[in-house]
Amino acid sequence: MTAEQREFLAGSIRTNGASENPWWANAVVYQIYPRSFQDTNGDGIGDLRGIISRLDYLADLGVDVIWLSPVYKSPQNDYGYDISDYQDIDPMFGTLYDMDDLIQAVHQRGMRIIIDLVVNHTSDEHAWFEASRKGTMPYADWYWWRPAKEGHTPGVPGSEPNNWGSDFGGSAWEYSPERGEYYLHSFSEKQPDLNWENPAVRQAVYDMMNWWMNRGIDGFRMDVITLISKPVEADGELPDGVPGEDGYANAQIVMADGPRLDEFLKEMRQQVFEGREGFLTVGEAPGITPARNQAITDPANNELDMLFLFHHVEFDARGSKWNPLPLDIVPLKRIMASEQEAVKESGWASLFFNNHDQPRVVSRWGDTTTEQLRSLSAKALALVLHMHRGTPYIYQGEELGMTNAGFTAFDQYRDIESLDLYKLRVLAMKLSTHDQMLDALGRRSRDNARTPMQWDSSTFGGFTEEDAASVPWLPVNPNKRIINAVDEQRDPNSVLAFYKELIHLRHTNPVVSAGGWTLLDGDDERVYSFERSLEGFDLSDTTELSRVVVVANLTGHTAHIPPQTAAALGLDPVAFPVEASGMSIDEENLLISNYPRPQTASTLLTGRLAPWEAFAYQL
Ligand code: TEU
Ligand code: CA
Repeated sequence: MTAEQREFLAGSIRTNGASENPWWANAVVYQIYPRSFQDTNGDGIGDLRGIISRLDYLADLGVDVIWLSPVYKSPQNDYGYDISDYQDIDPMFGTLYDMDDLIQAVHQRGMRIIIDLVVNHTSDEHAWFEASRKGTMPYADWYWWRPAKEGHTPGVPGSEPNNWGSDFGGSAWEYSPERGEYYLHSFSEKQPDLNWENPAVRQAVYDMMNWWMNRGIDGFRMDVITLISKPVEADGELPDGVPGEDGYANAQIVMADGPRLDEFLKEMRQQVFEGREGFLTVGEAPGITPARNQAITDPANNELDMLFLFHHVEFDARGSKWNPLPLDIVPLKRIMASEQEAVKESGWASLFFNNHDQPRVVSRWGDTTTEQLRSLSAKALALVLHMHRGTPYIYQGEELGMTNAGFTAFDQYRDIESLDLYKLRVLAMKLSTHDQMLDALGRRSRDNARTPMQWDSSTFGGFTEEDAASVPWLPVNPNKRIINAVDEQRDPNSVLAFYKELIHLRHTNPVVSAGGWTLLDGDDERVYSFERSLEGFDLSDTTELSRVVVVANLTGHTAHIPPQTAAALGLDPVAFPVEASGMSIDEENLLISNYPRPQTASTLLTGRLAPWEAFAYQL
């Protein structure tokens, strides 16, 4: 396909006729959690100079955009998602000048960099909150302050203004004796929610965003941005929500997708991004349906370019994430299909299984019992994700097939969510036993994603020097002796090599970056398969192959190619083995496979998929 056709294709993604060619429609984004990426000054904590030292690795991987989790000044209560100065770098990570060097070094390699925007809340050590707590104007109502419930004694449990609960457990209201009122916090009490109803708050946020854009960054990942419009009533009332198993109404459910969200997002787009080019905005979107994702990401609505939805990383649990369930691919396929379906005409999808809040997908849904199964299942899951229509996000170490931490004792955990929810569920409310919660933490704690990046097989995995003054802030997984970048760069069959192939396909195959998406055999309990197609795109002179069929056996058992999938492959499901029908398989149309090509070619002939076998075949 010619470059012009590719250009046309990328543009045709926005079938609503939007003029711009969304550069990010065939881009791949790589998330860095700086604390755990690369330490260069021996304090056991990752830093900005460390990221700069690893940019050639990222350029070689082929990613287009880097998303940096927060490095701003912060007391680190929620590891940087509690910001006390939006326009300065926390000394543990470096300085603003290191940030300038990083931005420049990223751009020199033809990549872009977006940074984390955390403006649903600040740290309680931010100057704005310290003034607000004193009632000092104009900051008095920059946050959500409310008196104790009518007829209740302030500061006494049960006197909180309503039944909203924090995402980290307990009430979402903290009493401030200094002010004599309660303030709202969706997350920890050290993360007070900003009052977006106040135009001065919004203007301060936009000014800060423009300051960063003018400093050279290329956009933002917007932390829980769908919580910024609270369901406040005309009289200022914040009504109770439906209580969960802990007696509180979860803040994220109550606040998600509030009445003024679209208004605020349009205003932000106009105030910060109008007139700029080549930027990317992605919103973290708890509580957003596929239909609302389409509305918010439809370019005609001038809000955000894409969102992170949560349904596909919440369905495998009963009630809360602390009651985890094994993977059932049928609901997963249904959720992914509804999200793909909603944006097939306009709007866009992000594609992720991993981030700094989610357990490692190869441990969650793959099989790490042997090296071979870990590699096969990591590749199968990556192929399924990257072959969908949308923009894929790779979380640091995912490209190596890194696994969960494997912690066995409670005192190994560091994350506030894990620590607080253990105390709430085991000690306060007896919702889980110690052993049940330790098992749940081993499967779902956010610390599973935060062990240091495994660069090589040395003592600290190359994350920090062997003679470092301090050991890494979180232990390096001992499996770094076999799972690490150096060894995988030497191995053409490594998970890393497979991710490079997937990224190359995204960049070069318009069916993969632009083609429509159709689920096949949605009810099959072992096989996840779908078709990508350019049919219906106005590419009259295209003679190349215009369909790609993706097939993945997401179990450790053998499985059969199901009927709709066989038909899409041009195979007669009744005629397996196909050689009986004299049909031939064209190996060169096998775009990518996690087994040796001859094996997959024979799979196509017999219709029988090996454990975790996954491939994409172009027709
Ligand atoms: O996460 C928002 C969020 O919903 C998380 O609580 C996530 O869903 C949950 O932890 C999954 O178990 C964002 C950031 O990504 C997270 O790191 C912060 O802790 C949170 O917001 C507050 O800023
Ligand atoms: Ca450091």
